[in-house]
Amino acid sequence: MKKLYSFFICTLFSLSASSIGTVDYTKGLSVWFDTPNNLDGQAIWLRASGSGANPDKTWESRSLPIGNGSLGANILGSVAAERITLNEKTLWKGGPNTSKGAEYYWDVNKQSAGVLKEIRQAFLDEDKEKAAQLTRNNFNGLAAYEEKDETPFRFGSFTTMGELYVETGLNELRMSNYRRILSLDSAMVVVQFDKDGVQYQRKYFISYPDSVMVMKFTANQSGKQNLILSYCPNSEAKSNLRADGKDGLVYTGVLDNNGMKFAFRIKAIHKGGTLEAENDRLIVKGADEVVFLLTADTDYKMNFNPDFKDPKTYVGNDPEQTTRIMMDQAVQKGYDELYRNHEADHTALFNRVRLQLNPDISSPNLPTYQRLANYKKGTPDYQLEQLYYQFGRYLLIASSRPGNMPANLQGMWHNNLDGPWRVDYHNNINIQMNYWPACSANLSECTWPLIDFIRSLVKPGEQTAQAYFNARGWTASISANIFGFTAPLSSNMMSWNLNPTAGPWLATHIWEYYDYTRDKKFLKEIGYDLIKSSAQFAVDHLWHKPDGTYTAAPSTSPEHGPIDEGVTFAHAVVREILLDAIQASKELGIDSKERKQWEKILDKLVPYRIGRYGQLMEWSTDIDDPEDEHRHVNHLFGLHPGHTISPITTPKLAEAAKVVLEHRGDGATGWSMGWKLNQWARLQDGNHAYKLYGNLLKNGTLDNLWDTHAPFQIDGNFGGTAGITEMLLQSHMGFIQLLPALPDAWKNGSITGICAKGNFEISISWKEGQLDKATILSGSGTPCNVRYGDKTLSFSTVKGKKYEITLVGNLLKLL
Ligand code: FUC
Repeated sequence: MKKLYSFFICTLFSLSASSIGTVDYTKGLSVWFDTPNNLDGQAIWLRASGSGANPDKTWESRSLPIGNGSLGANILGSVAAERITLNEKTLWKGGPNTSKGAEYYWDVNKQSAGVLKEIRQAFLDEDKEKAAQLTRNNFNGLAAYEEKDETPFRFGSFTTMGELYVETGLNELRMSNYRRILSLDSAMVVVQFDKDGVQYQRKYFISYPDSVMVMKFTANQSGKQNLILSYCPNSEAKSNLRADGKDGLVYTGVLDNNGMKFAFRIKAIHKGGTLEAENDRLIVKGADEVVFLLTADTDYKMNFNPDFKDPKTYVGNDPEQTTRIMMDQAVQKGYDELYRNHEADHTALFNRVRLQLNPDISSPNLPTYQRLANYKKGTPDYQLEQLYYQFGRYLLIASSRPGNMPANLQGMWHNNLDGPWRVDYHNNINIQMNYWPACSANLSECTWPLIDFIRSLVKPGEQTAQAYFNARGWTASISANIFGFTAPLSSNMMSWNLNPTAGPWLATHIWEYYDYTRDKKFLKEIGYDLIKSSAQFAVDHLWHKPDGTYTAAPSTSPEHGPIDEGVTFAHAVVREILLDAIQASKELGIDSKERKQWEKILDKLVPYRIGRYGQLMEWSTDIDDPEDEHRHVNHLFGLHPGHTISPITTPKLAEAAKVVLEHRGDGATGWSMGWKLNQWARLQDGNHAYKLYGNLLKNGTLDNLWDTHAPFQIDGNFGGTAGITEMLLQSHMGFIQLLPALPDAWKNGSITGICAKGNFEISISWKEGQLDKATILSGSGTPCNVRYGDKTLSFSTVKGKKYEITLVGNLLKLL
């Protein structure tokens, strides 16, 4: 699937290609290693299920990821043979084109809405067991989540595109100065080493504007490139690898499970020496330099209006053709132009934000894994903290660009046939967390894949809403794929499976995108309908109790506790989407009648409740256990990512949320620490937020800085980045708060270019723990209300104008 969004590409660039060789990439923002990998982990095609360690440790913790939102690769950097794992984001098993066809695929919803009355009556009769049993029997879905349980496997899973190897004829004897570097500044991996008096260098990048992967092999002496490029295909595909002219290869594959076609092409452009395309290998002898270009695609077609009768409704263009078009264009441009386009595209996004933490204290220029090891032992490293922040931004740019599917559980990097949780789109925290940093860290364009994904869920999600709740609108459940899967999966763990507010939670991101960008055209033409239909579902799925209140019955708290007549999490999400819908309809001046209904329901929605330990209750009864350290903290949704609990506007609820966080503790899996970091930041406890950030780095981070659950799961990286922005700037309560959770450890520093709701771009500097200056650029001319501690300042703004604020005595003043 390829769509080019060239209007996002600007023509700025700072490094000319010819100067690349002299740059020390370890000096910039980079993740790097000083030892090569061996080839032990190559192509271990295993099926992993559930959580658990990745059998290929080298890939998981020592490879370096690059990507353009559609094509992804990991560079392993072995000396004897480069090993490159390849991914195309839409290479998925499952969907309506499996052998049993469309009818089988879409037959996943039970028609259970009729049972709701009986379940709710059981709650009224205080027969919770009956209510739970009826829910278990009727509210799980029909499709299995694991391939072993269903043939053909219709939910499907993300899968590898295979691995490339480039044998070099070199070994590690007498090899020195090895570096494997991911330069975040230029979105490029560089592998370099010296051997027998020769300096070897390889460079890798994947271009979004030109849809091509570029690999350049050079040395400082001529004639040193003796390379054999070969490929190990995905073993669950019928495949065909053949020469493509005299200088290339073309690979075509068809997945066994669903007939999805995929293809890649490689061309080698060499200076000096000879090149031969021999069946399934490219052989280079005695060249001075070789540039390999690779284009890849699948025949997947994104479809917002799938035809439920057509098994090919998600099937589009033949990748053999699309890869040819992309390749022809790339060949014409050549390395220098491709690099310039790539760098211009990347830096236009990446350079928007600059973070400096205690810039007066430097960190040693050690390989990243050594700095991480030192940090784990307690050595402060503020630049490592900065690097992790920017790494999250890098990963989002690399894995989520307009025209593609969103970042999945591993972003888009996966080394196997199947993976933990099918490497899918998990809707009970994970995909949402992937997008927390997007707007606030000035990458709002990267939200587009999420928006498109949500659009692709609407039509199927209407069926699910209807079947289970007889509701208008659309919803989704715990897990989704790229083929519009919205039903609950078949599982008896209802707290995992029964998650109808997953849809409204996703829809809150639509409002969020609008609130940051204030793009009214978007709201009017795309956003509003998604929000409104989600709010309609949220309303209809509630039970209007005889006492006049509205409650989500039956509901569960994610992966935790009993089937309940109204969990706090579900109500918090309903509250959020209704508030969003009310705001959105006001913004557009429409739907005043529907708005009144939303307001009425908000008024009667079961309120937050505080329990016997002073905790914000998770369920409808006070059964919370203070010893419980469960990783999910969804009942604090209103604190973060929502905005209905805040120390400023609802201090008692904020206090109750704090009790929950204290009970849950500061540990847990990667993403959970990432979430708690954001929640402590929202409680405006900078030191505690910082502790969680430290724990995330110490206990949830692999040597290549990928987040680990375990195994590798990218959400924690994004949660970490979002949390840092949240510590320095918040804008979710209708005002802009400067440095709301600055920890004592970050005495001096600055951040430039982060964003606040209302379409403001903000830079802040601080000295000795106090605000020094803030600069606010108004993107839409909306009124600006600023807060620093208990000091406030309000002023009107003009679109495009910059405002500077500082502390004068005890007051915030415009300069
Ligand atoms: C959620 C979490 C799990 C895991 C999975 C991918 O369901 O509860 O821990 O992260 O997503």
